[in-house]
Amino acid sequence: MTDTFAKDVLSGLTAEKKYLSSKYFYDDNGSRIFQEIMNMPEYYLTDSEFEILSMQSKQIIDALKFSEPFNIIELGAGDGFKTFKLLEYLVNQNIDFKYVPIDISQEAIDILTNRLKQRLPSLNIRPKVGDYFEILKVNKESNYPSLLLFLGSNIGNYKQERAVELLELFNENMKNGDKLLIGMDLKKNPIIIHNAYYDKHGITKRFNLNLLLRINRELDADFKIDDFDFYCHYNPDTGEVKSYIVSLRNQKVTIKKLNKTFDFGYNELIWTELSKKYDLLEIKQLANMANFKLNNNFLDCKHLFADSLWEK
Ligand code: AVI
Repeated sequence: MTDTFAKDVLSGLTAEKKYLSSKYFYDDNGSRIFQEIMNMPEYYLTDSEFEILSMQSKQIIDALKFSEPFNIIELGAGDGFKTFKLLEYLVNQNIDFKYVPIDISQEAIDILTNRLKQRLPSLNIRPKVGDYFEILKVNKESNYPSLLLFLGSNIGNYKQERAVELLELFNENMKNGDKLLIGMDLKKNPIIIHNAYYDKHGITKRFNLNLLLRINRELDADFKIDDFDFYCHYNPDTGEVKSYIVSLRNQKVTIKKLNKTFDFGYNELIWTELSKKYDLLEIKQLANMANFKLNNNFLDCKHLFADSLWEK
């Protein structure tokens, strides 16, 4: 990981417009800060999706039109509890299914598995640690239909072409008739989005600046965190939140592992993250671009967020 990390940092900081990928936000500390973000009242995404999965479990499961038994495979399950209500509904209805949470973090999977075993002892759970696609390949050989879950608006962190590529890869690893339930954040009053990302508590700022601390630690660099700030901006025309780290003065930073010193100008930006918001037409178009058919959109009562059900 460190090698690709080093390479990506090098290409990002030598580019004409500097950038660092948000996929590197999630070291142990970054993952903890992300939990804090999800607990902020302003970060409506978590509560909205939780509402959909708790209040519309029956509608979602009925819409699958699956025969039993079936598989539920959650991509990037984390240690979160998003799907608990959906799983609880299935267990209470005595529906025959297997739950396969997949995550890259062993620790996250252990926490999730222990919690679920305590709260839903009869749940048939087969956790897997590792790369989505290695594990998904096995799905093609299953005799049973599968529902893939890709929740939390994770797709919004990919640029359009990369998002389509990722979804096509999911598609290739699915059987005809398998379904994907994908969480997508909706376009809405820009002020709501602004408050969720440019939060007044400064948690999202810490989340971004933690990436510089990670570079200091893992690549032996000397970023002075107080000399950098955070800025983000939502563009309602494109539906894109773009987040940046801002250099507060002319400064040099040495990254020893790269044998290189980088110049940062006064007010120079480093682009860190894209968080794309969609309307219902764009959701349908994205589904079609990746060779899916859109079956249903499940929205929360305030229409802030959608869990969209796609069929291969
Ligand atoms: C993980 N991802 C969907 C989050 C998002 O909303 O784009 C990450 C995040 N960035 C700032 N706040 C939350």
